[in-house]
Amino acid sequence: MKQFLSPTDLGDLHQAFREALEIKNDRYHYVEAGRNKTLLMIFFNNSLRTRLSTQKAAMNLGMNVIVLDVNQGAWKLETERGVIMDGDKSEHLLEAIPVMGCYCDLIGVRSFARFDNRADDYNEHILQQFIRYSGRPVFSMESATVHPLQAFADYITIEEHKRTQRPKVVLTWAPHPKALPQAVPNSFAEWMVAANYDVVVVQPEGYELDERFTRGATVMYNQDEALSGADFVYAKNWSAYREPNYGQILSKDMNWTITSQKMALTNNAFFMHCLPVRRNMIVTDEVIESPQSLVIPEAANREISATVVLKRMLDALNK
Ligand code: AN0
Ligand code: CP
Repeated sequence: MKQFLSPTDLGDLHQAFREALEIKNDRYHYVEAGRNKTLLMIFFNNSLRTRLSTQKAAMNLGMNVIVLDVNQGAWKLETERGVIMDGDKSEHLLEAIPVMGCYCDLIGVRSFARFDNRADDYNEHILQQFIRYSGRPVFSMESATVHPLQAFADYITIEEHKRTQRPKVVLTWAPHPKALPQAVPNSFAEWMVAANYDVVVVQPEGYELDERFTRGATVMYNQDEALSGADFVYAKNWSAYREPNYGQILSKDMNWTITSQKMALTNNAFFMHCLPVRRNMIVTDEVIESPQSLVIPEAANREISATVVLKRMLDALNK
C-alpha cells in the first residue's frame, strides 16, 4: 500500500478488520516489520489522538518516529508556487518536502482544509504535493477532505459492537461555535457505505456533503426521523460544503444537539464521535457519559487502525 486516503486503498474491509483483530490481540506481533525504518509525522494543525495513536502504532511495529509541528519550530512555509517570498515565510514547501523525504521512509500529514478556495481543498493541494515531491509513501492523518485513520477505527468499533449483520448507522450534523472541515464526515460516510451498512446522513439545509462521499447513503433533513431505529449515532459538526457558502457556519441550532431524548428515538443506539468534542453543543454530558457511548473505544481503536495501515505500508516498502 503506497498511499492511504480511502477505503479502496485497503481493499477488502473484512480482511482489514481481521488484521485489526489480530493486531489487537497481539499488538507487538510485527515488531520486526519496522526495524530501521523511520516514520515522519508532520502536523500543520493540532492533534491529540492522531499524534499519540500513530506514534504508538509505529512503536508497535518497531519503527523510529520523528514528529514535526510545522508551526512550532520549523520555518514558516510558503505553499503557493510563483509567490515573491518577501513576506514572513522563509521556506517553500517545494524544497521542504523533498528535504523531509530524505530523513524518513514513510510520511503522515495532517493539514486541514483552509477554506480559502474549495477547489484547492478538494484537490488536496498540500497532501498531493507531499505525494508528488517527497519520494515516500504518504498517508493522511486528516487532510483537507478526508480522515481515513479515523474512519477505519470507527469501522472497527462498529464491527466489534454491532448486534445485526447490517446495522443502521446515522451520521448527524450537530452545532459547534467554529467552522470545522468536512473531512471526518466525508470519510465516515464513505467508509460506512463501503462497509455496506444502512447509512443515513442527516443535516440542516445547506450542509449537504460532497456527493462523492455520500453516494449510497440516504440523505435526510429531519433529525428525529433519521434517528428512528438507528443502531449507531455518529454526531459531528461540519461547515457548509456547497458554494457560495463553502467553509461557512449556516446554523448553530441547538435542537440538533444529541440529548437523551434524541437517543430515545433510536434502537438503543451506541453514541459515537471522533473527539475532540464540545460537550453540551454536540452532545450532552448525560449521553457521552452513558454506557452506550463508544467515544473511548473509538479512540483506542485509532492505535489499531494505524498499526494495520503502517504495517501494510511497511510490507509494500520491504517488497
Ligand atoms: C477537527 C475537525 O473537525 O476536523 C479534528 C477532528 C478530528 N476538529 C476540530 O478542529 C475541533
Ligand atoms: N480524532 C482525532 O483525529 O483527534 P485529534 O485531532 O486529537 O488527532
